[in-house]
Amino acid sequence: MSDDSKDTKDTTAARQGLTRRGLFAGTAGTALAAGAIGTGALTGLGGTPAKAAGSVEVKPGELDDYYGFWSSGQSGEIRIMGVPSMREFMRIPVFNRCSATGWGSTNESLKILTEGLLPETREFLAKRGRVTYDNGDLHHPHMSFTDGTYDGRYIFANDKANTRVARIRCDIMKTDKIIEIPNTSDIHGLRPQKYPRTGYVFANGEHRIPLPNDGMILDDPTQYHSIFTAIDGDTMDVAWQVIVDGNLDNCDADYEGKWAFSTCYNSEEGVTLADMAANDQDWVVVFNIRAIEEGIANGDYTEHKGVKVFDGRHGSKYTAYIPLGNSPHGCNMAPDKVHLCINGKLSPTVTVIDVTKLDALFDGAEPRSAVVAEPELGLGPLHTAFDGRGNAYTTLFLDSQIVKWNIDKAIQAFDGADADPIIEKVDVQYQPGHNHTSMGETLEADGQYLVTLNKFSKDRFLNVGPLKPENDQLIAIGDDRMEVVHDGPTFAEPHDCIIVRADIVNPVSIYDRMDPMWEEARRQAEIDGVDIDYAADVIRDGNKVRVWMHSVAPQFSLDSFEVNQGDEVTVYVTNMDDVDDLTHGFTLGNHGIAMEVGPQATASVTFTADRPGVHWYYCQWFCHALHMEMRGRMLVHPKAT
Ligand code: RUQ
Ligand code: CUA
Repeated sequence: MSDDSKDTKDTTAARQGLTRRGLFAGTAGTALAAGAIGTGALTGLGGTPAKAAGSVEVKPGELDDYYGFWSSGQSGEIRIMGVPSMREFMRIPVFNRCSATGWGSTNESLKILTEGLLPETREFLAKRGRVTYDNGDLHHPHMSFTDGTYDGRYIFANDKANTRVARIRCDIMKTDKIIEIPNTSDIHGLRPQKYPRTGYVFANGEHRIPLPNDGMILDDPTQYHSIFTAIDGDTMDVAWQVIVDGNLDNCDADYEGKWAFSTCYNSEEGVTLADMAANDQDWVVVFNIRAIEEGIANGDYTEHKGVKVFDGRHGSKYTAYIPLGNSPHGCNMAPDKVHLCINGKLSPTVTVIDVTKLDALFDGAEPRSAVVAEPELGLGPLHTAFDGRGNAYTTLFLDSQIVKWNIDKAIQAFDGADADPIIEKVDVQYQPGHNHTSMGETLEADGQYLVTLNKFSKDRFLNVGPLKPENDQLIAIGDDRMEVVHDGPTFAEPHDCIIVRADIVNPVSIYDRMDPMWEEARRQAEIDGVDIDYAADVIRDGNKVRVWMHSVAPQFSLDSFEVNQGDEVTVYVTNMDDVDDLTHGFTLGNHGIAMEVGPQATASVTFTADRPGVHWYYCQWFCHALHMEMRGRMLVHPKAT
């Protein structure tokens, strides 16, 4: 760490003297020297002309080059951003509730939020009068892959708070599956298989629990386990699980479909902080996918809650353990298909593993023989991103910096050569966790932009009280120098993001009337003998009442309906407008009910009519000059006494 403070100073000085990029490629020291030449350098002495910050500006009316998919941590949703503008376009409710769209109150969303829960969770929630969890902690959104690059089908994401994994359909940008993962606790790291396709979605159960977790074991942590889960991304069923030693943290997969990797901390297997950080070494676990698939064929597993569970603890033929510094965190596979970067967190190093050397580990080679570099980069390395040109960008949480370094040079230095892998450090504001480069976790890494997700904004924005936003910064990396070009405040708390070339993502603007999302409404309409597209019907079925309406701006097909106090009422609304951007809504006053109804979509909500009187319903998505008039009345007749 001896050089670290010097690097910091050099970079700061360089940035004061030379506020623009493109002076000289090279180290911060070179830039400092160039600074002494004076501002003449800015116009291109010995380098490309300064790139004005404005060139990354997206002017009003212009479209971004990339979609960004941002997680939101404890907010439980996903946000769609534009890069480089850093404009927030849309929010996709996932594990949270959404007042605007009705996610969590419509029947269609409740089906998704409830159908994947374990039986004991349903039971537990039912006792509290609930059907699903109301919160989530969404850390890691990642797109599905085909042949090593994004394919625009799905985004997968974890819920650390309630041990779930969700899938988002990229054609309509809505969540379509949520499953709870059995036998484990608190899904943290999540990555899709990159090759040949997704395929598996790998998910790390972070916290160790007894298996089975039946309340019989508290004081014997040797009987606690952390479990690695492979989910089938097509069916969203759990494919298999592996018990490991230590606490699983982050994970990634290779570009050949052979391996998955997870960082592990707490090799001590402690349950208190002091216990957990006692050893000097933790490890990365390598999962041998082919061996595990053979193990399934050979029946070499035990079943827990219907899942095939492998014992992958030390000595297993399904895993290899590569020891490295205490408490590694980020796990990032480079687009060169060879190098896996493990971020040290408590160690100032990134450990580089050559995945072509992994087969040998399963033939008895010494585990550290796969390590080909371990550059010392600065304090608190958490995550690494890549530019496709052989360089890596690592967040330094404690130093509040991004360090750019060269993988080959790090390997040469590890071999004893006199090589300095560090190219440049840039200050960020402040305490970066994840970072991500444009297409950086794919074979099409293009090295244009780096986003750093900083945990603290402190003084960067107007003070909004004790709870401050985080600060996501955009760094242009396209022309060999790093320049911070944008600050973006965000609400709790984007942990991670991906940056996807715009041509890969092709959502529709109008729903297909046959979309599976409202399959059950279609089935019910058939039973009720209702034309779901042009309905204006009230169907009574005992004390159940189904109200079928459609909407064409600015009208609902029913301007009133009548029910009796105590009826269980389901309102179905179909939006028959097929115009871009023409979303209707249905809000029922004083009932806590609101839902979005997209163009050509059907949405429904069920409630008990228990408040006698007139209640207005209205459209809450602006749709027409007469949007305010788009409304009707529900009359609830009082129960005869
Ligand atoms: S983790 S700050 Cu939840 Cu992705 Cu590393
Ligand atoms: Cu329909 Cu507003």
